[in-house]
Amino acid sequence: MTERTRVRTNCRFCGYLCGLIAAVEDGRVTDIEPDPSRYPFDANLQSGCRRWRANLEFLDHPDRVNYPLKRVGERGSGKWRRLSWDEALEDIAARLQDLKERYNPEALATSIGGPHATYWPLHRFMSLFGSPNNIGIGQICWNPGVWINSLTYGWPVENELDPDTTACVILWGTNPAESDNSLFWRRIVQFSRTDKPLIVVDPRQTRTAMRATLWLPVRPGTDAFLALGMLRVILAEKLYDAGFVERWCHGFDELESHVAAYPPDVVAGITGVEAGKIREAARLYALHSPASLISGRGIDQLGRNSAPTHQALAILRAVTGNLDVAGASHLCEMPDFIPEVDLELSAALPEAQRMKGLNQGRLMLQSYRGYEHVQKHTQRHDKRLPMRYLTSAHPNLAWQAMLTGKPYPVRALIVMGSNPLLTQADTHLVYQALKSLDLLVVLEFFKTPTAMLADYILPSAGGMERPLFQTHAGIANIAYGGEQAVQPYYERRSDFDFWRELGLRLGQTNGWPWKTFHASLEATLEPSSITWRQFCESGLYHVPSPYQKHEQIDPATGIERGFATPSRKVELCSQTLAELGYKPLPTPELTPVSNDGSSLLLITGARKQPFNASALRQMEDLRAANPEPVAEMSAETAARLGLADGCPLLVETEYGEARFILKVAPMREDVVSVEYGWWYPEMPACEPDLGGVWVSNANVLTSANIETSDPLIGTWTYNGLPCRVFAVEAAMERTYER
Ligand SMILES: Nc1nc2c(c(=O)[nH]1)N[C@H]1C(S)=C(S)[C@@H](COP(=O)(O)OP(=O)(O)OC[C@H]3O[C@@H](n4cnc5c(=O)[nH]c(N)nc54)[C@H](O)[C@@H]3O)O[C@H]1N2
Ligand SMILES: Nc1nc2c(c(=O)[nH]1)N[C@H]1C(S)=C(S)[C@@H](COP(=O)(O)OP(=O)(O)OC[C@H]3O[C@@H](n4cnc5c(=O)[nH]c(N)nc54)[C@H](O)[C@@H]3O)O[C@H]1N2
Ligand code: SF4
Ligand SMILES: [Mo]
Repeated sequence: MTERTRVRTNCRFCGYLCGLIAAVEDGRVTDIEPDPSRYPFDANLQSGCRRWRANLEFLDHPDRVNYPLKRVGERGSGKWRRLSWDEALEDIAARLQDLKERYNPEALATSIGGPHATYWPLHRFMSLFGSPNNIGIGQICWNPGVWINSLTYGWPVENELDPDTTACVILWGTNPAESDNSLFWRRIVQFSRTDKPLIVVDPRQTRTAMRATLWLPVRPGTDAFLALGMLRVILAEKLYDAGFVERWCHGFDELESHVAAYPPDVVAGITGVEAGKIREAARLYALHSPASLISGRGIDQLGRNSAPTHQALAILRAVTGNLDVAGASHLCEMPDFIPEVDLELSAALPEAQRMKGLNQGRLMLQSYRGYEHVQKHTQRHDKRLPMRYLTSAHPNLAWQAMLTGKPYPVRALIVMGSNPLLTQADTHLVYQALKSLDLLVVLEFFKTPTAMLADYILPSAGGMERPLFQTHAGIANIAYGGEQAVQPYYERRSDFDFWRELGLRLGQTNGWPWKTFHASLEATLEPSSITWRQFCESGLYHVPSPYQKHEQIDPATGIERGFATPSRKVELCSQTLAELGYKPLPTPELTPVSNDGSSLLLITGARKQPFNASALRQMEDLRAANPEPVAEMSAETAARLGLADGCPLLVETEYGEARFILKVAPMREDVVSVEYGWWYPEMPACEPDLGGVWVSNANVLTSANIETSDPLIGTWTYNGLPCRVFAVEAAMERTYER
């Protein structure tokens, strides 16, 4: 007899994890619909999103990897043999044991990606195995803001946008019209319908910028100058919050003399934004309280200028009194549930192994020593940042170690929730490094170009096949998620199972007290006031943070709590940076600007619906509506270069070339912006094509060279790279020749 049930589950195609109801028959999902009784509590929001419907196709897509696979031919030959999970786990465990004996635990690295997977089991395994070397993308996603806000305010900040209370909004280097499907974009739309100022800082006139009262089309990479110019106006015109500055800010005099060097007229020449607009933006922001300043990847991907930009933005918030104030921002609180830093078992990684981290001695903040330096202060408020993500190895150092054996051999890599051949910089280098490995294991849903080079591909349970508990990496008291709809199809397994099973085979007997992923999530919630079952009913755990916490009296000392920084104040002039031997005030570098008109500045990776990074190119409906990779430039630029809308285009940088279709779009004149993450699942899944990885891959055009990365965090450059463009015959020819 057929068993039919309706199960409350979640969409898993972006961070909102919207509630869905799945119709399940005999263990298979037959239909899905939005569940407005659960987060985000609004069926309209979901019907406005194109992606959730793809969940059904995704669950049983013909390209899904359903069984463990082992390479039988040459690496990349596309020849595989099916094997059992036990056989695969035994093989991999034996090879890792051998690696540990021949080299050291640090010879194993892992690769993670964006926040679409649950990474703590991977970190837990690595802490117990003894390797400090996880490769991430944090240096260009999230970490610059988290690090800089932590050392300026003592903890990361969450910026708010409440159309009722917020009086002014600046969206800086973020385009939620494409990167956000749901609540946040809805709030921006609502806000833009009021008469309150909405300022957008972006070289492109995005759909977000079109809603702005003031659009600042900044030259890519020069944002820190713009922010310093605004600070100069605010200080010179005395528009700052003198009470807050006096009582709660450290280093105002130093800041005042520092920003004197950035008058709007000078800044206009560097940023390409008119001086009048710089003044207007500064005044609007300073004179409308509470004001919210929200930044995105646009400024996380500026190499050496990302940290100074974040620092200048952090200072803007503080001097205008927009810190820890309703409608502007709040400093987050630690979660009530078990934080990531504990789930990762960060404490279990021995000191000697920490000091072997590839970043040690190379990066001042993004390293175990940097972590300790900042932690010394955050600890005063009983707060601990997630350790593994904020210390993750600089990818360029990891690829180099694989290729050269220096500073020591890195011979094995386990890739989970990431596709480094598409999403890490310098695809040629990543390719060579992956090819050189003794062991490459990829946990995946699909045979991605990265997986095509693996020794083992292991089939992951995804979407509605596993429970979900998505947190802000343990820096805030918030989580989203819910129950799985079905048991994994075929032989897919949750990533947790892989790490646990591997760990147990390698002697991590006490490290995995929970037998299942489910049990681990129940345990994670135990210290909080609700159970897993209660959590699943709403899909949201959120304890709102109080405001102005710095003014609370600490019962232990009888004095105000202040900020968790060396001065116990907001550090406009950072003592932590000075102690690390870095400039204590934001000091950006001039980026290359072409004067002869032959070169443009390249943006690699402005997001576009409905794809996410390199994923979902297999989904039929989504792909039909977006068949080809696009490069955008202004009508003026296209006309100057004699290029017609719709023509195939070759984009070339000093690192490589890639093909796109030209789309004329409103933006600055000196800029070209290409989509990132493009490969062609319909092309052969073996060398030399590797799913078309060499054709239209934005990261063939980029580099994360450690020498040019930022010395604090290791941020490399995805935005503002000099490039040249040419019309070509066809967009889809293979261009790999190295
Ligand atoms: N040029 C350029 N490069 C960029 C960016 C840019 O703007 N420009 N953006 C960067 C940013 S912000 C990010 S976050 C990264 C994203 O980088 P990645 O995270 O590497 O990007 P995805 O393409 O989403 O790759 C995720 C892969 O993991 C698989 N996957 C998803 N969920 C799971 C899971 O739960 N378990 C397992 N085992 N696999 C899973 C998917 O099938 C997919 O193939 O890219 C970065 N790279
Ligand atoms: N559809 C879709 N949604 C996604 C993702 C996806 O891949 N696809 N990825 C998810 C991930 S991992 C992340 S991190 C978020 C990111 O979400 P966002 O932070 O909103 O990132 P983007 O949409 O790339 O927007 C960045 C904007 O910065 C602009 N920009 C480029 N260079 C500069 C510069 O030098 N200065 C300034 N001021 N702006 C600049 C670009 O033109 C672009 O409009 O999106 C998430 N949502
Ligand atoms: S907003 Fe995100 S989680 Fe919600 S339905 Fe759309 S893709 Fe899924
Ligand atoms: Mo990201």
